[in-house]
Amino acid sequence: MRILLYNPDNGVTRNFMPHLWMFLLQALTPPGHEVLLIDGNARAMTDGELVSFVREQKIGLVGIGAMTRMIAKAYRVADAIRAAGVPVVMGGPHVTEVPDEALGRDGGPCHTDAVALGEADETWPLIVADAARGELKQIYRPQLDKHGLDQKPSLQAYPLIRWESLDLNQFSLIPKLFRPFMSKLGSGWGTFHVVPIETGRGCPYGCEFCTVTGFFGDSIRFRTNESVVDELLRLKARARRERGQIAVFFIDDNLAINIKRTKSLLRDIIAAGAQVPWVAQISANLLRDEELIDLIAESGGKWIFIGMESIDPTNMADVNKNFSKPGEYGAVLKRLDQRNIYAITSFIFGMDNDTVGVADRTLKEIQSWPPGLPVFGQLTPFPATPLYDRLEKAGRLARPKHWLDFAPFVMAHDPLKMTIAEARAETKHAWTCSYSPHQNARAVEWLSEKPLQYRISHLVARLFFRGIYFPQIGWQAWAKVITQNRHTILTLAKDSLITAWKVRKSSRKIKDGKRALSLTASSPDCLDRSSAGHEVDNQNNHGYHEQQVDKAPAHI
Ligand code: B12
Ligand code: SF4
Repeated sequence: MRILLYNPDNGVTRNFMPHLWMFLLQALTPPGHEVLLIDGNARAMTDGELVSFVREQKIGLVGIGAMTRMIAKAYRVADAIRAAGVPVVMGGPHVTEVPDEALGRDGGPCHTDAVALGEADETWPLIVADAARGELKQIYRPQLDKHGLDQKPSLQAYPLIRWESLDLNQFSLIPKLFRPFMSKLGSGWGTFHVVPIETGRGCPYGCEFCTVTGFFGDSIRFRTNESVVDELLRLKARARRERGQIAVFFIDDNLAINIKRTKSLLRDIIAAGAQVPWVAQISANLLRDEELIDLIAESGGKWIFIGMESIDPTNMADVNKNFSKPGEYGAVLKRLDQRNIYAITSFIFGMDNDTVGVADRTLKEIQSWPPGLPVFGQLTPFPATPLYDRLEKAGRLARPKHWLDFAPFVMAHDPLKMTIAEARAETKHAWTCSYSPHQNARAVEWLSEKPLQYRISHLVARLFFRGIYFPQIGWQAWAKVITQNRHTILTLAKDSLITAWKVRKSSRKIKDGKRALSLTASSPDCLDRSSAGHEVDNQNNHGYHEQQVDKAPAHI
């Protein structure tokens, strides 16, 4: 049987990274079946195009996974595929939380033949076998443990995702047109993939707005260090072979949830030479440990995503996240900055203690920290979260099924001390100020003492992150943003040229020095020779930085 796994895009922004669930289920598919992957973020297709694809490729089963935010689109696509006579199974957080909606058992239309509830690692092979026999059941759920709870798959025997040979073409972030030219740059930029890797699942913290503790459970399961290191080594080898670049997003909800284990993993990565540039989510309270941060830097860590949520401790207590202390955010970021690690700082507006002006108050605080990539969202009641239940009981849900008429940046409930419209305006203000050409220039200027590669990568990351809020898909949007930021871009271009010129000059000096050394090898003038040698050393030091610059930014 041929199986298509499909993840819809959200229609607003484009993910920079494919979804892990597809690769995982592909790896867990029993032999004898072929699995094709389409991520709507990378390969945008209309419903009609998808249906034609399914027909042409003779697909026998379509698996669709979606977060709440994309579920309306997922239902629409599922309806179209089922209308063409091909069975659909849906999985992921949203259908796990409200399975009756997908199955049409809440009075609404039925969108799917089957749902896979919770973690599907163990149910997927059964689903495939049943579908191949034409005996798909409506609901697949993990076996229950003795407490009547879902048995969570152990990650000790983790499936082998064949990163080294998978077709990742649709996921490269380098536009096709530039690939031949880019592959000749430095160590090669012909492809650039950001690859999701999990090293563990589960989070015990139970923040009120989050679905993770409910979905994955509060006990944490880890993969072995060996399997993670092996995955990194295979990715690294692929990048080298393709003359491309690979960066990894460790998608664990909190990579440092068990600091001892995290340190052991990072040490093993370093010992195996498996470093690639990586990003991970770590909560601020776990970033106090200097040794951990040293290891993060040495193992390739470049950006840390920190769910800061609010600078107001009352808000943090309201959402059960007061283990994260706004008072220490600045110190955490400085600690990271000392190792050239930067943070994606995530904030939520519309919390119960937020009032008009929350954006400016937050921006003021952010400006006192080393530069990072701030992102701003709004408090959203996802189904089956404690937040959803609390707001529902209090009659505060303005749009109880907000996902069915998804409206970006429009809250689904009334915040206590401001209106929905005010929360939206605050969010817009925060994004506008954070990614203005002036702020971008300021961030790059702040880093003026750092090697050029950090300044370049910071600016590139800023231009991309801006696109999470401001539509930035297509050439025109990019041309506009490049024009707006031309001063900063030109400054960096000028610095790059100067640096390149210095490298050339110093390498010429090294060559001359070597020639002089060989000419004077038999001469008694040792003094001259040692000073030439000294100069060579200096140049080498300098040359090392330049070599990295030459490679273009190694960060995402
Ligand atoms: C990585 C990640 C992202 C990435 C993007 C996703 C990507 N490309 O991987 C980034 C950082 C961009 C991101 C952004 C957002 N994210 Co996010 N993200 C995650 C994270 C941390 C990991 C996802 C993952 O790969 N998990 C590991 C895999 C193995 O688990 P899984 O996807 O659930 O898949 C398993 C099962 O669900 C099932 N399954 C899944 N799909 C399917 C399909 C079929 C057919 C079957 C049979 C089974 C199946 O099988 C898998 C194996 O067991 C999760 C939290 C988490 N731990 O899952 C949040 C999470 C998915 N994100 C969430 C949210 C809310 C967001 C944002 C809306 C945040 C925001 N305010 O902007 C944005 C929206 C992005 C968008 N495109 O619109 C929520 C979703 C909640 C919900 N009910 O929808 C989660 C659960 C976190 C949370 N705090 O609750 N996210
Ligand atoms: S927000 Fe982060 S720390 Fe809180 S429960 Fe979710 S995953 Fe855990």
